[in-house]
Amino acid sequence: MRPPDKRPPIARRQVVCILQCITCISLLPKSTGQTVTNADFDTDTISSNSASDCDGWASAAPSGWTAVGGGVLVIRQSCSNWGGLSSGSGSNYLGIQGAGSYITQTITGLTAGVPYSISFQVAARPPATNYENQQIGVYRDSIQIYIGYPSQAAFDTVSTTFTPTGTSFVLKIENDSASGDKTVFLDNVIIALECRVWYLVVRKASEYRVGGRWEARAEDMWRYWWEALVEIT
Ligand SMILES: [Ca+2]
Repeated sequence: MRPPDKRPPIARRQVVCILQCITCISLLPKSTGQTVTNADFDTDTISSNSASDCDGWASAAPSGWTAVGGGVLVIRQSCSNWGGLSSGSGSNYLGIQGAGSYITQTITGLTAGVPYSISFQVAARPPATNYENQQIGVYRDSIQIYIGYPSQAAFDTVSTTFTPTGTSFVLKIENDSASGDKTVFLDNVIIALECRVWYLVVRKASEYRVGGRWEARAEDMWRYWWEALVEIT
C-alpha cells in the first residue's frame, strides 16, 4: 500500500530537486576512484632476473609508500623463492614479511562522511605446512577496516567499505600474523566512492513495491534521492 503523501508544496520540491542535482553531480564523477600512488607495486624495477632471486627492497619501501618493519619487499610475479604465485596484475606484487611489518600511504581528496570501498588482491606465502595462519589487516588511520587469512593457493580479490571523517587519511596495511616467518602478499589496491546514493534510491523505491508491481511514481523519486542523501550524511 502506498504510504501517505507527505510531500511539501511544489515550489519547495523544485528547490530540493535542484539541490539534489547539484549534490549528485558533485559526487558521481569521483566514483572513478581515488589516487593510490604505486597501487600495483609495479613502479620500481627489480634488479635481479633469475627465477629464484626475484625480489627487492628487503629493508626499504616501494615508491609512494612508507614501510615499517624491514620485511617489506617487491616480488616479481611467479617468483619461485616466494612460492611461485602470480596476481596477474602487472609485473610485481608486494610481500610483507614478519608480524607487525606494514606499509602506509596518505590518501587525499576524499569527501568526509561518504562511504568508500577499498579492494585489493591478497594471498599468503605457500607452502601451508610452514606458513599457516598468515593474517593481513587494513586500517583507516588506526581503525581496523579489514582482517583476513589470505589463501596460500592463489590471489583473491577482497574488499571492504569505510567512511572517512575528513578529506584524507593514512592507509595502513599490516602483516597481522602471529610471530614467526609469515608473509602476506598484496597487489592492485583500489579506493573508490561507493555508489551508495543510487543503491539507497533503488532500495527506497523497492519499499513501495506491492504484489510484484512497482508502485513508486517518477514524481516520487525526488523523495528517494532526498532520503538517500540524508541517510549518508
Ligand atoms: Ca602488480
